[in-house]
Amino acid sequence: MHATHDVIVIGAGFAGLYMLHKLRSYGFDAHILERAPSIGGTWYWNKYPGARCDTESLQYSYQFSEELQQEWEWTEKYARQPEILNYLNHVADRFQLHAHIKLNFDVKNIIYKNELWEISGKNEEKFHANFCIMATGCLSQPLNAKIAGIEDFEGECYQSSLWPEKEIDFTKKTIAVLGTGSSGMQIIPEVAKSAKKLYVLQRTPNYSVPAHNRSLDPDFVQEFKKNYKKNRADAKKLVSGFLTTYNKKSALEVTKQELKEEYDKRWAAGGLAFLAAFSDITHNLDANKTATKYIEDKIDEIVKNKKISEELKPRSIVGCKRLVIESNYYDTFNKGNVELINLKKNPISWIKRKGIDIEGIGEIDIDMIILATGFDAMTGALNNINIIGKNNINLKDKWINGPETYLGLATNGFPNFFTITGPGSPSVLTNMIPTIEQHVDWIAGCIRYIKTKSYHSIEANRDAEIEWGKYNDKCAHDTLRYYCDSWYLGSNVTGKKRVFYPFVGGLPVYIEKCEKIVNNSYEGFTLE
Ligand code: NA7
Repeated sequence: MHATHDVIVIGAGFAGLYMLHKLRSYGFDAHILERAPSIGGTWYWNKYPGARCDTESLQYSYQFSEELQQEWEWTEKYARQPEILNYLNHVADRFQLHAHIKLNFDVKNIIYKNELWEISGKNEEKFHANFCIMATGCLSQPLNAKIAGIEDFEGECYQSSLWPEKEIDFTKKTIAVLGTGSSGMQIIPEVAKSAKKLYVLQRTPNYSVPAHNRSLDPDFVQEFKKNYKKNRADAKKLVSGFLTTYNKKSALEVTKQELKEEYDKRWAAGGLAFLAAFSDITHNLDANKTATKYIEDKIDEIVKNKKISEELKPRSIVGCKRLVIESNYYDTFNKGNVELINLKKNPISWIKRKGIDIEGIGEIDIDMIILATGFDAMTGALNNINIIGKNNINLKDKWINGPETYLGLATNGFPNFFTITGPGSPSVLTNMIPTIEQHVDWIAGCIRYIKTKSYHSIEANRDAEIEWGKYNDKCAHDTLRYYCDSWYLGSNVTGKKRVFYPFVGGLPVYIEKCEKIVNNSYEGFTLE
């Protein structure tokens, strides 16, 4: 049997790597178990063509080390997947993390036994630890799209979130892409460059604004880095944790001219800051309609074929699903080799050996299918592991009616067990990296407190998690995000409980609550 470790961390993405570093810097015996053959988490698996972050690289990076953030040179406004993976490898090298990471270890069971966590995979090997920390990511459990006949397809078939290492050649091929979320909208322009024919199989169109990606201007970088500390501190005071300008005006109180000028400015700048154009876009339907109209008019301007541009308009609530940041997506539909199929009007009947049978269209021959069909978000990776807490409670069973957590950090019945950016934390609604760092610092501080005060366990109280859940639910009802189908609500997964999974009350409120808990000797937790 292995020795008992202080901490086992599951997952070697952004969260796991910093957690490992932080715990080791406090002198704890900590190790990571990672199922992939490489570190990187999401940025290892999602290596599909066009994969790029939708958060600006100077902000989508660690701030725990001033030297690190000064020395690393991002090349583009939005970093591509290989660059982010290089960055994470640089971090692991720089802080000597590799020796404490076990790759290719697919955790299957995490069981609380004799006041220790026992962690095992497919074979006999077991790890024991006082603390177990889940750094398994929010968008890491690929959704297995159940499409009739797909197992009979004899051509090439790839999933964006499990993209193979080898180079995939699109030339001279007829290709179908399923899914028009962020992943699909990044893949489609890339595939269209060389495919003989590309069918975009769209079930629901999404709102998108331009990325206007570009090489970073060295003067801008120098200036940003000079003020890195202040920039980071300022970002933390904003609901999303992104440093950007929030307009305090309502979209409903400005003149038509002012409305247009603000949206023009945001469109020209590109990026998620479009949603900060007015104070009420995410909360007031009439305000939101001014933004949807603006984007839908832009689709009309870009896409030459009127019928196609109509099909590309979501006619929904912008920001309700994750706003997509696109590079040449709409323009791709002006290419002669690209055809849009609206699956709401013409659903897939069956995938055949060599093609796809579509209602109202018939069978189309296909060489390659690309599935960009999304994730079982927030809880998928956790529920995929058999996690058994005190009194034989299975986490999956406990969460059958939606996750119950205290701050997305811990859950009653599971002592010494933490989730980084778990359900009920701001996570995906904020800039993930600072949010991860805030969680890691909090968890590491908590473990250090437990050890120095000679406690042996900490567990979230049932009443504290119920209260937090109610508060999150109330905050969610106050936003427009609650009122359309999205993975935030779990509605992309058949049978998944419809609740709002991330905490929507904003980063400053959340940080304040976390700090208050510490200052009040971990109120809401039982320490033994
Ligand atoms: P998303 O945003 O969940 O998008 C998945 C897309 O796949 C979406 O358009 C779905 O349509 C579509 N989908 C899912 N299942 C099917 C089937 N069976 N048939 C046809 N179309 C289907 O995932 P992404 O990977 O693009 O992005 C996830 C996040 O990563 C993103 O929000 C960023 O935060 C980064 P639907 O809308 O369900 O009708």
